[in-house]
Amino acid sequence: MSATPELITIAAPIRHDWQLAEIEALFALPFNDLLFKAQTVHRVYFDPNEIQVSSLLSIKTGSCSEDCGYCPQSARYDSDLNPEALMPVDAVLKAAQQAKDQGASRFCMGAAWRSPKDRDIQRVVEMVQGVKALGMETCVTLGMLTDKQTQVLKDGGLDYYNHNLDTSEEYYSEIITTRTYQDRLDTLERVRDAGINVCCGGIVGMGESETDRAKLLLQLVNMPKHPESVPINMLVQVEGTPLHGIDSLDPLQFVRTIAVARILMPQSRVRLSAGRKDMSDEMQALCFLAGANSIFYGDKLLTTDNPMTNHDQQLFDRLGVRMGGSSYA
Ligand code: SAM
Ligand code: DTB
Ligand code: SF4
Repeated sequence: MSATPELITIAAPIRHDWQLAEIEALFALPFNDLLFKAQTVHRVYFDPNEIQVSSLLSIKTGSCSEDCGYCPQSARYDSDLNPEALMPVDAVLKAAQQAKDQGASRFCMGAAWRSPKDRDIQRVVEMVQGVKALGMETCVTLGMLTDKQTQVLKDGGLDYYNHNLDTSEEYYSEIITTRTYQDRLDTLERVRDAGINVCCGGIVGMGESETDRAKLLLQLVNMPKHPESVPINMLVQVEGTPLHGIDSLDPLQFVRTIAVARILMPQSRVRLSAGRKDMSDEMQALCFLAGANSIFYGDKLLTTDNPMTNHDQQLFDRLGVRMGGSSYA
């Protein structure tokens, strides 16, 4: 978009010194004022009618040692999932080609690990290189990384690493006990320092308060550099997991979270992530108005269902939205 430097500074400042009270004040705005502000910021850096689409593949499924209370892939919960070992490279590339044929510009590969083993990283690098050769951007999410593993991924050409903070530091221990918030921040710092683009966001609808949502966004925005990609997931409630059956969040509170993320991180891709299957088309349209400009696209997320691609195509047609914008701002 062709905004003058003055307009950019006034309408969409890039700040890393936000205070919690300022973010809570954004959450407290009348809904229409909040959405207007978010859409105004959105238009400074982005074409409002263009949405980036990423497809997901679970390259290693289930049997995970961690106890994340939302996750069907934890070995601790009885979630009726078939565990699968790390996939062969050719099967991954076949899925990536299909995702590309359907219009995805980025291919995100997720593994149910606390952290990868060095020998796993070699195979993941082969996947990354193969997917890049198809002309797609690459993203992986493998859990905690060592310095060496991070560098191997960078040298292998990885574009993005996804590692979510999930919630506020205060609420975190209600959800996960097998690794700390600081462990997550350490991995994120390694990824940033290695020069890999950061994809980091969280999950809402886990019983957290609005202050927890504000604190999650505070953590993200006050990082030395904003994550290039910010996935906002609505909890997908899976039977057998501890969070199954929790009261669902008011959908308008979810839209508010998207809008505040957009205002805080004007240049980032804010992704309307898990949970779309349970959202109406109208709610998704509100999320796009609030500044979401990326989605996970394809009939499956990692292990749960996502809207069918033809449904998403119809929604994009109805909204006059185009798929595109593979690169960061
Ligand atoms: N095992 C690695 C890790 O946890 O870092 C990578 C895969 S993990 C499944 C990736 C992310 O998916 C989690 O951090 C969480 O934010 C999201 N996620 C998992 N289960 C979810 C659910 N039921 N609803 C919404 N998001 C979920
Ligand atoms: C992210 O923030 N959401 C994606 C991706 N990053 C890896 C995962 C969503 C998983 C939803 C539950 C499942 O399908 O297993
Ligand atoms: Fe394992 Fe990741 Fe699921 Fe946690 S979110 S249980 S680390 S797969």
